[in-house]
Amino acid sequence: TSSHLIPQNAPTLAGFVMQNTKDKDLVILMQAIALCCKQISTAVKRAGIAKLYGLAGEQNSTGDDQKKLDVMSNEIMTNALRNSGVCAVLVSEEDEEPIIVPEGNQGKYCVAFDPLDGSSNIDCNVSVGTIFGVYEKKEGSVGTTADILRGGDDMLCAGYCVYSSAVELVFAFKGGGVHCFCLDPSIGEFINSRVMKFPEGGGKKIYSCNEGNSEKWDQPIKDCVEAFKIGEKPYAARYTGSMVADIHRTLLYGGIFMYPADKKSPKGKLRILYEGFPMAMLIEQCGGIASTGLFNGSFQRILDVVPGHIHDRCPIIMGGERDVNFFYSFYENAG
Ligand code: AHM
Ligand code: MG
Repeated sequence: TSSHLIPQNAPTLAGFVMQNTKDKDLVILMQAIALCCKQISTAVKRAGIAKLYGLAGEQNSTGDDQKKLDVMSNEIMTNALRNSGVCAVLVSEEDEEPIIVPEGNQGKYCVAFDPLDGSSNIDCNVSVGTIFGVYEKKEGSVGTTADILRGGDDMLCAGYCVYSSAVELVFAFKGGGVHCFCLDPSIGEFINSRVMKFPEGGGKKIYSCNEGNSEKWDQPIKDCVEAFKIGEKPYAARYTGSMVADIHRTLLYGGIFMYPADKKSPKGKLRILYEGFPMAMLIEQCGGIASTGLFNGSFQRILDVVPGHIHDRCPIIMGGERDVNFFYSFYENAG
């Protein structure tokens, strides 16, 4: 039998969430997100067969509209969260405007998400992921953009799901540690598989960034990346182009992930609400540092940034203490 493959005492996601909160709405929300991740994972696996690669606007043989994987993932998330009865405001990378859930169906949560992050990897079957951050709307609010345009420390919960050789859902409740659930395809359940924590001492020496942009970086960033490559045991370069996969590896193995500001993009590339904040919360709760690097004249904690608009960006330098402090040292040296 295969029963020995299923750990007998590991809780399911639903069991774990129920044990760790008294808030029934949070249980409903996490179940809705987990269900979306299962649906997206199935869509990702079947994408080649269902002709979901890069084909929005075309029709299949039976005349149905074909939807691109990212469009479909967005519909899965927005429909599920809108209908969950526990959400008020939804911000998706795929939608220009926020979705305000109508009064009758409205609950207290505001969720920012990137339904399928890693757009350059979608069509070539390299890991992609879903990222989310959760807030509670302000007291008395009917649900507006102001409920979600807040500092990262106001997030109650954040996480991501990585669609890779295994599907893993990683999340944290504020202050509650970072937990990883692996989708067991034989029973369709997320099973608690490991606790995430930065490896002692900083872990593997890995740097992760799109070095093709280096020409436009500030000199200290260039110097830091050059320094990673010298010495007896230089750092390894690892960069998939999917933030979810690169952060997942960083949390498990150690190292540093960077998407810095550069001369052309003074705010960097990645979005605050559904890329920077959720990953910063997980990195910090695992014992790491999540910084903007030098941004508007100072080094800021990512979670202290307040987004000006829902799709606002900020530069990202995140990873273990050893490596982020090494990064900072190039600015001190630069005087
Ligand atoms: P996306 O939201 O369009 O997918 O862009 C976000 C992605 C991240 O997952 C990744 O870290 C980064 O963009 C990669 O960008 P680049 O191709 O410039 O290296
Ligand atoms: Mg994205």
